[in-house]
Amino acid sequence: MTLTLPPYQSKLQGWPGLIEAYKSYLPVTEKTPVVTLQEGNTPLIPVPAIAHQVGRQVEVFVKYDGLNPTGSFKDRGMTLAISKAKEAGAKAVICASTGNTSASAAAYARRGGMRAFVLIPDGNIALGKLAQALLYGAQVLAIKGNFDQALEIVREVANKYPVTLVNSVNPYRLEGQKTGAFEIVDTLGEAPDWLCIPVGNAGNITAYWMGFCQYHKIGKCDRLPKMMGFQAAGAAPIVQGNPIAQPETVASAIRIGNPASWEKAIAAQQASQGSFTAVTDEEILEAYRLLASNEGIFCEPASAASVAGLLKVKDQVPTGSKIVCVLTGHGLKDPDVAIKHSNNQFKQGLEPSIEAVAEVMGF
Ligand code: AN7
Repeated sequence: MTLTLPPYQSKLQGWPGLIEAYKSYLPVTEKTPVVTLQEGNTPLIPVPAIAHQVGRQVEVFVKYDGLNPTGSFKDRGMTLAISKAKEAGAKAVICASTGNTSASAAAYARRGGMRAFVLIPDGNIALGKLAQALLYGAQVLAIKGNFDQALEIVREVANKYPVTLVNSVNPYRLEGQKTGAFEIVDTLGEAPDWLCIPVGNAGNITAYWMGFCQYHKIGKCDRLPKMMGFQAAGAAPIVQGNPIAQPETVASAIRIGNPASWEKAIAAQQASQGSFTAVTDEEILEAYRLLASNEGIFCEPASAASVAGLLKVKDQVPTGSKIVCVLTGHGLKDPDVAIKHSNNQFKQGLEPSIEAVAEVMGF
């Protein structure tokens, strides 16, 4: 069945999704069946309260990738990985996930008419992400182990059986994710001085670096940013220089002890003269609350690691520089952490009367 849209409607569709928008920079052809939810084109939002805390006349922006169709940056890589899997005739895909990859894989696989199998660490994924994977119709398998163990298993399964691996070891994932860097340069008209980014499996920092380098090579920007990667202190293998057998952090998305893209991330950090730094859970939660209550931006805890990290190393920021912090996932992904770690309270059990409400309001 072909669907023809009336002209006014196709105009209203606007942004076509990142594969269509950036196809000349991506490994697609006319024959690639594009599976899209019109992901990408996320806003780059100034955050003046954070800039004020850094001082030094800096400009700080957040790349709010939580506004993608499934609520995280994973959609950038998944639209391409699933389109290429479909092109190759795949009937099923598999991934290990701390939550966001599973939600994204499930949505795009189902949209592309494929089965999705997702392995998650039992008891350690945020509620919103589990809800998504279930409702999108994935087969959700919770293992009594952590993400690193789940990733080992799915790599083997994809080797042995006819199912396509869509973790970021699939090169199409990083190819899609590099478009985040394109969008930042397209919006700013140049590369930022610093890119601050949370690091878990280390795919996204690798992808952003690929994107900046590709744009630099073709003259879309005349400089490259320092890549500033931030890991949670209890899950900071790259900072510590060795794998962590039992990673722990409130930021469950980045509870990863043995990142798949470790070497590539180190290469990006070194080539850009950037750094890797650990931020504590308390620093992450402080930035998480600050973003929401001062800037009106609700991201998930792992995403706040980028802002926590910037505030931690603010003394190294050059005066007048432009800084972008990537907010990788939406705050609604993890309502439990929000309610548990908000400093705010709400009044319960009030009488349903004007007087009772007015009294509590202080009138
Ligand atoms: C919100 O979903 O690994 O360094 O399985 O969900 O590219 O791994 C998620 C990672 C940052 C880290 N912020 O990115 C998964 C998964 C959020 C995330 C990261 C993740 P990478």
